[in-house]
Parts: sequence; structure tokens; C-alpha cells
Amino acid sequence: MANLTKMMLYFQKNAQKFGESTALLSGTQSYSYSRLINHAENVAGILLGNQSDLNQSPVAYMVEPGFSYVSSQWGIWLAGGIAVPVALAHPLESIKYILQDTGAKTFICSANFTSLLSDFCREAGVRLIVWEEMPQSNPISLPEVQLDRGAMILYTSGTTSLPKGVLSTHLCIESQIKSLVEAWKYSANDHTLCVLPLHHIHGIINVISATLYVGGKVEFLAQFSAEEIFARFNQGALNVFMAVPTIYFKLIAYLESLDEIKRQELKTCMQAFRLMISGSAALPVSVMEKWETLSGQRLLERYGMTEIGMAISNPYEGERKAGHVGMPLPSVQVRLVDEANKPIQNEAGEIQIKGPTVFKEYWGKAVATKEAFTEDGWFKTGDVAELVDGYYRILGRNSTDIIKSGGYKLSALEIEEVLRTHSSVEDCSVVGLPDEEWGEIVAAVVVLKSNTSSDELNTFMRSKMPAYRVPRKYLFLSELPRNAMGKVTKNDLKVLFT
Ligand code: MLC
Ligand code: AMP
Repeated sequence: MANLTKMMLYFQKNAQKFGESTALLSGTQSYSYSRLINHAENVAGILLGNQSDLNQSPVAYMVEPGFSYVSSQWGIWLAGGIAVPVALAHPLESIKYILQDTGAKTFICSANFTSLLSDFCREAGVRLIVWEEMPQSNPISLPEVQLDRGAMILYTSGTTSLPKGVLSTHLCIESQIKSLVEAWKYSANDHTLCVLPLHHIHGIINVISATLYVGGKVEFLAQFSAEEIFARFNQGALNVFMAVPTIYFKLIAYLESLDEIKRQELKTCMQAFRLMISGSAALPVSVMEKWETLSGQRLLERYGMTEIGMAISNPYEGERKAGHVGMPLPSVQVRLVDEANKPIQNEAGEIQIKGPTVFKEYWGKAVATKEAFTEDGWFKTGDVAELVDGYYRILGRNSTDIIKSGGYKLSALEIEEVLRTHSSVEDCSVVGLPDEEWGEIVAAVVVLKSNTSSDELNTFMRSKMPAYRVPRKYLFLSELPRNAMGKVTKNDLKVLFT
């Protein structure tokens, strides 16, 4: 259909090569690489219409994990656009923010989301394309997309009250993929199960993109379910699995609820896997050890971030050290620095990263982008680590305003801003409390100006943000503790919950 004689993008080139091999499995359906690329070209044709190139216009898409997701993403890339995946669990307010911040004027959604989106899109002048209703497009000539062009914007919460769009180029994405393929030895024999949300780098790059780059198979689960994951493991076809520590925690709880015979049967299946990885948050040593006992797999823990892809990893071959994240991945430069950005050795310091995997900019935020890098181009992660016997060990973050819960990065400031909009709330402060299952859970200290209850605040917050951002504990105080500068002393607040 489309004219493919021009320069092809990395994923497209490979997809042509893998032809009729299975790329995706979802539900009872399987999809070959040729079918995937054909459909992506059709999506590109619909997006382009009479234009020859989307010229890096952002295109939002909100579709279920599987064929519709990958063909939408690839279609946007083939048409020369920037892919903006939208979380399925987000309420309309968060979606509006992303559309406004990116300025996306086109939105692909699956039929399940049309009633949520259609009024807003009509009013905002956004073209809404329903994935299931896409017609066959006419043959088109695809634009030539150079690797230095913008490819994807992912939203990340940080030390500002509103999430920032992280813009990665095709070069960043291909470099991230190649680095992982080399380190973790992906191959066409890989068959992985994607259980992660697809608006974050873990699921998008490590699970889907790297597997499809080498001709492997990606199977999808619509949503997390321990029972369903083990049912798929039990079928015996899967050989690679990647997840966040909370998922391993939940899988362990499920395994422990089974009888010995069933547990042993699943252990036999899991022992046959080539690789199991944990990342996105610290893997508690207790979880790593229990998982090894129950599955026979020693988890490979690695460290990454939306802005840099994966940066540090335990070795594929060699010792996987519990409580440590390992060594720099191929093409990634890592250093530890003091508060003056001076490199240090034999001491804890901030992790800084350089290399082709690092993102280009925060979308529309030149000042934030400048502040995120040192003058000589190192990205400041805000994570603190030490180097022990050649292995990095993460010690924490240099901001109490960032919370990691269930593998999601949350901004305390963002949650506070929303809580302050409740009519009974005079002031508030949000902190993360250590939690074995979730890594951290969100807790809010509230000063009230009129009577209300934690139940009411909870209902209010759930209407404004996805469940994983909602405070799980509330504490009411008459005032917030502050230091001499007037800043709330969050460490003092944390102890009040113990
Ligand atoms: C959900 N619940 C929580 C919670 N999230 N409770 C406390 N803290 C949280 N963070 C509650 C819900 O309110 C609900 O309870 C119950 O748990 C089930 O909710 P759910 O939404 O169905 O949760 P579940 O599907 O079980 O989700 C758990 C999860 C999910 C671990 C599968 O959080 C997840 O997919 N996390 C992965 C995120 C991710 O991909 N991060 C990567 C970012 S990239 P109730 O009472 O309401 O019924 C990155 C870079 C890198 O970090 O290095 O990779
Ligand atoms: P995100 O911004 O959602 O991409 O999350 C990135 C953050 O997750 C990093 O800055 C770290 O704080 C955290 N993180 C990722 N992997 C690990 C890990 N293995 N151990 C500890 N923290 C991690």
C-alpha cells in the first residue's frame, strides 16, 4: 500500500523483515508483523489525509493495550507525528491537561472512550478518530522521518505542581532499545507478557518496543490480575517477564495462597523463563528472596527514569546483587556528584546521566529543561546513590516532594494543589510513607477551615485524579510544622503517622 522505498524508521524496517511471524497476541487474536505494519500505514494515511507530513505535531491516543495501541503508535510515527499516549485510568481533567499542554489537535481513541471524550474534543476543536471506525485509507507516500525528530511525549510528575511532558526523539528511543537488547539479550525467541500501563516508559520501551525490535512476541493482559498472569505462565509459552516491585509483591501473595502442588507446578513453569526483571522502584530484598524461592528466578533489578530510559542494570550474566541496581548500561554514562555538581568517588551523591538515550526537552518548558541539566550537559536525576564494589545502590531522592507508589512517580505538590481546592481545606501537606507492598503510600496532613471527614476528602480526590494518586491516610492538624524559612518540614510530618 504505502510507498516504502524511502528511508524507513527502525521499527518499520524490522517489522518488514519479520513478515508473517507473530508480533502481538491479545485475547484470542494474534497479529503478524506484516499485519501490524499494514495497519499502522493505514493509521498514518488517515492521520495524514491530504498532508504529506505531520511535521512533529503531537497526536494523543487512548486505546487498550494490544494491536490497537501498537498500530496507533506506529501509525503516528510513520505519519511524522509525535505519539502522546494517554492513561486509560485518568479522569477527564487529567486528559484535558495533556491535550492543552501538548496542543494536540488529533486524538485517536477506542470506542470505549468516545463518550468520555467527544464533547470535550468537539468544544476544543480536536479531531477525534475512533480506532474501530477508521476507514481504509488511500495508498500514501510516507514522509521521511529523520532520527533527530521528536517521537514521543510522556507525562511525568516531579518537583513542580503540574506534570511535565518529556519529549524523546526517535534517536533516544532507538538508543534506549539497542542498549537493552545488547544488555539483556532480547531475541526473536522471546515471548513476553505486558501487564504494565502503556503511558510509561517501562511498558512502552522495555516490554513492547525492545521485544518487537528483535522479532519477539508480546502478549497483553487488559489489566493486572495475579490469577490471569499465572494462567498465562501456566500455558508454557512465555519466557520473559518484567514488572514493578508491587506486582512481584502481589504475585507472591497470590502464590502463597495456593496449595503446595499448584505452587510447585507454577514454579516449574517459571524456572523455564529466560529472564525476569524488576524496576521502576526499589525492589525490597525480602521480595527478591521470596520470589527466588517461589519461582526459581533471581530477579534482575535495574534503574531507569522517563527522561533517560534505562541507565543502570544488574548483569544478565554475573551476580545480580540484592538491594543494588548494578552497572551502567551500554551507551549510558553515569556519574555521582556533590551539591556543586562536582564528581565524587567513594561517597554518596546525586546520579547524573549523559548519552544518546537522554530525552530532548520538557515540552514547552525551556526553563525547566535548562535547570534539569548541568552546564556541561549531564541530566540531574535527583536520585542519590553510592557505588559499592562496582555496583550502584540507590539510597533515596533529594526531594521529599516526589513519591513512588506502585511504580508510579507522584508529585506531592500536585496532590496538595488539588486537595487545597476542596472548600473545607485551609492548607495541607502530602508525604510518602514507606510501605512494603506499594513502596510508598500517599498520606495527607490537612488543616481545615470548616468541618469535613477523611471519607469526604477521599471521595473528592477520587473524582479528580486516578486511584494511585489519592491519599490513603489523612491526619488533621491545627497547623503545619514549618522551619525558619516558612517551609513545611515534611520529615516531621512523616513521623506523626507512625
Ligand atoms: C491502587 N491502589 C492503591 C494504589 N494504587 N493503593 C495504595 N497505593 C497505590 N499506589 C488501590 C486501589 O485504590 C484499589 O483499592 C486497589 O488498590 C486496586 O486498584 P487497581 O487500580 O486495580 O490497582 P492494581 O491494578 O492492583 O494496580 C497495581 C499495579 C499498578 C501495581 C498493577 O499500580 C501498576 O500497574 N503499576 C505500574 C506503574 C508503572 O508502569 N510504572 C512505571 C513508570 S516508568 P480500592 O480500595 O479503591 O478498591 C519508570 C521508569 C522506570 O518508573 O525505571 O521504569
Ligand atoms: P519515572 O519518573 O516515573 O520514570 O520514575 C523514575 C524514578 O523511579 C527514578 O528517578 C527513581 O527514583 C525510581 N526508580 C526506578 N528504578 C528504580 C530502582 N530499581 N530502585 C529505586 N528507584 C528506582
